[in-house]
Amino acid sequence: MIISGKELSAKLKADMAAEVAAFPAKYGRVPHLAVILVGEDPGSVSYVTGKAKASAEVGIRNTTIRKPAEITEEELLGIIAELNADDEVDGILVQLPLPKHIDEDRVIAAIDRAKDVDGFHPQNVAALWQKQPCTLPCTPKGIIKLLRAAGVEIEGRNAVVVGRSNIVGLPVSKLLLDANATVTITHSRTRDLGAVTRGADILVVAIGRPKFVTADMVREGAVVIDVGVNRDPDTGRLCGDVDFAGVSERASVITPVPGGVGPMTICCLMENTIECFLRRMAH
Ligand code: L34
Repeated sequence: MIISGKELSAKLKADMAAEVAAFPAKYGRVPHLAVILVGEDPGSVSYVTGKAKASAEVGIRNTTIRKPAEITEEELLGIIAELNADDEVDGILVQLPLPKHIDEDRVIAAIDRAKDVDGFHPQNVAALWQKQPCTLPCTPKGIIKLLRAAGVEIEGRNAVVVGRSNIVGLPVSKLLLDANATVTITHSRTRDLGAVTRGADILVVAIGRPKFVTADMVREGAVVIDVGVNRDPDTGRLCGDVDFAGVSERASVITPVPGGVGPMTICCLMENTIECFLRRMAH
């Protein structure tokens, strides 16, 4: 079975659009998401464009601020301070990665925690690991929604996560743990990775290398979630971290690239923006 993140996200976005349509009458306005894009990385440009398009579909106001790669850290922090102070901005997202001369951690920490729709702010990260209410990071949240929608049982299963990034690997591991999976986190230094991944009932791959996971690394009947968005060096087309042709022969459930996790990330961003808006309206 191929789980379509594109289809699931379309359904969830339609539900959100119906919810947001009632907001002007109730709250006097719609949620407002501000996205900051620094530089012109083609991937980032495409993802930020996708976020603006999804905002329009859901009825969320989107302001995308594009700045050249040469912007100084101080200038960027100045923009964030303005957005923090703007009462009509509910969500702030700084698209990553940032150019090397900018301290990403400092920028993320500068965002008002209540407007942190990515769930990357240190206080949100701490809250996640302490099981306190928090904004969940979009990609991990989307992955859990995909697993639930596909009817995959998580409790008691062996989940192996390949990759340990702050954006995906670590938080998705925590969410799987909270859903009572037995979680193993692997990475570039893991010895005999194949032996570990072959033990996975649920395999989540977020390593950022085209077709890194091959059929021999996957147990027959496993559930495979492919988080990678890469260019296939041979064909130039988009491909995941998983060799789809080979692995789909062994997996019971697999996500495609494109059309799998990516659209769910954007869908969860819309959900987080609505959550931040509603929390702000309640105050
Ligand atoms: N701050 N930075 C911040 N927040 C995020 O949540 C992200 N991420 C990751 C990179 N940097 C970030 C994204 O938005 C990855 N990511 C993301 C978002 C959307 C898609 C992929 C990655 C996506 O929509 N992928 C499409 C294909 C898009 C294309 O054609 O280029 C898909 O179907 O997979």
